[in-house]
Amino acid sequence: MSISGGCGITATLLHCLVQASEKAAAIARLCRSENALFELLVQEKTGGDKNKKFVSDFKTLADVLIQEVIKHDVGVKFPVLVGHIHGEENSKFTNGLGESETVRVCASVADTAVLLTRILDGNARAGQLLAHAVHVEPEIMVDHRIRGLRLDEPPNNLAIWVDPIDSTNQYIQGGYNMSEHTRPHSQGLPCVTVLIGVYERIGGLPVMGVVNQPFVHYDGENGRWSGNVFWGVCCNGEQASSLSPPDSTSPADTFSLVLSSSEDRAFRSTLEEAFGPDNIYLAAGAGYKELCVAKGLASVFVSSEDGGTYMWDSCGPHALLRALGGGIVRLKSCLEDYRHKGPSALASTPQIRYHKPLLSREGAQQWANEGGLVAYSSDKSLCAVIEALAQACGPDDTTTDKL
Ligand code: 2IP
Ligand code: CA
Repeated sequence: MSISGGCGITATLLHCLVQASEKAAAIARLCRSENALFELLVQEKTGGDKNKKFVSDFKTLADVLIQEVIKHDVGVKFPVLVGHIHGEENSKFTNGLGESETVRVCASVADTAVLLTRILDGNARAGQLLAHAVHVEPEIMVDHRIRGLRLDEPPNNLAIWVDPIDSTNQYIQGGYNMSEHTRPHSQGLPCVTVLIGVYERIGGLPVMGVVNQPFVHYDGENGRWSGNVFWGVCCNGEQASSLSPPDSTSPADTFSLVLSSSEDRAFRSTLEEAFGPDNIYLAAGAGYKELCVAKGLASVFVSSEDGGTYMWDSCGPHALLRALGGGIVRLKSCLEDYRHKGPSALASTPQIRYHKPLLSREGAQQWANEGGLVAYSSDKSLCAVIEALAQACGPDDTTTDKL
C-alpha cells in the first residue's frame, strides 16, 4: 500500500522505512519457518569439507541480503539517498572457498533467484524462496499518525544506518520465554530487531528511526510468528512516535536498568548496590535493550564497554528515544560533565552523532560507540544513573577507568 498524495516528504520516507523493515522482518521469519532455509541457518560448522561450503555462512547471507533489500527499496523511492545508506554488513559475500559474489536485488524475481541459487551453491529451492520474499511487497496498513506528519526535512540532508538483524546469535539459537511480558526478555527471538536510523548528513543527529521486532507473538496453531514495528521522528523541534513517552511520574514506577549479559562484573555490582539487584535486568541485543527503554520496560540501558555497540546498533533506536523525550549519550562524557561541572551539566551532554568515523581506529571499530553509552527515556533517569555512578565510583575507584 502506498501513502497517498498530500503527505510531506518526512511522512513518505518514514512510511517507506516502515515498509522496508516489514519486508526485512518477513525475510527473517521466512528463514526460520521454511525447512529449506532453516536447515542452512542452523547448520553447524563441523570442519572439513562442510566448512568450505557456501551454505555454512548462510546466516551472514541472510544479514547481507536483508541489508541490500532495505538499501534497494529505499533507494528506488529516494534516489537522492543512494550512496548514503550504510549498514553493518558488506554486500560482497565471500564463501568458504574464498569466492566472492556481490549480493543485490536484481530486476526480476527470476534473476534474483539465479543469483541467490549460485551463492547458495546450487540450492535452487532456497534461492527461489528468498528471491520471492525479496520481490514481494508486504501489505501494511498506513499508520494515520505517519500520514499526519508535516515535519519536512529535505532527504538530501539525510543519511541512514541499517542493522539488518541485530542480535544474530539469538536469531540463530531461537527460543522464547512466554512468561516474560512485563519485563525485558533476557534472551530468545523477541531480542531480535531490524534497526533503521536516519541521521543528518551535517551534524549527525538521528532524526527518524524504525525498530522492527519480527518475533513477538507465536501462533501455536499455524506455527507462525508475527511481530511489532515502532517508529519515532524528532526534527525541526517536532516529535512524533508510534509509542507514548513512558510515564515516569507514576508512583508505582521503579527505576530499573537493562544491561548486557556480558557487562563488566564490577560495573554491574556497582549498579546492583546502588539500585538493588531486582531492578537490574540482563537482556540480549543492543537494539532490543534500547527498545525496552523506549517502551518503559526499563528506565535506562547502560553499557560501560568502549566500542561494545556500533552506530548501526543505536541510530534507529536513538531517534525513537529522542522522539519520546529521551536520548543516547556517551557514558564517559556524562561522568566527566557530572564530575567537572555538576548535575546541571548533564542536560547539555551532547547526544551521540552518527556522521563521522573515529579516525584513530580501523575497520568496523571506526563506527563504534566510543566510551560506553547511556540510553534513557527522560532527563530524570539519565541524572539518576549518572549521579549513582559518580557517587559510587569516587575519585579513587577504578570501575569506570577503562572508558
Ligand atoms: C550485536 C548484538 C549483541 C550486542 C552487541 C551488538 O549486534 O546486538 O547482542 O551485545 O552490542 O553489536 P549484547 O547482547 O551483549 O548487548 P549483531 O547481533 O548485529 O552483531
Ligand atoms: Ca547489531
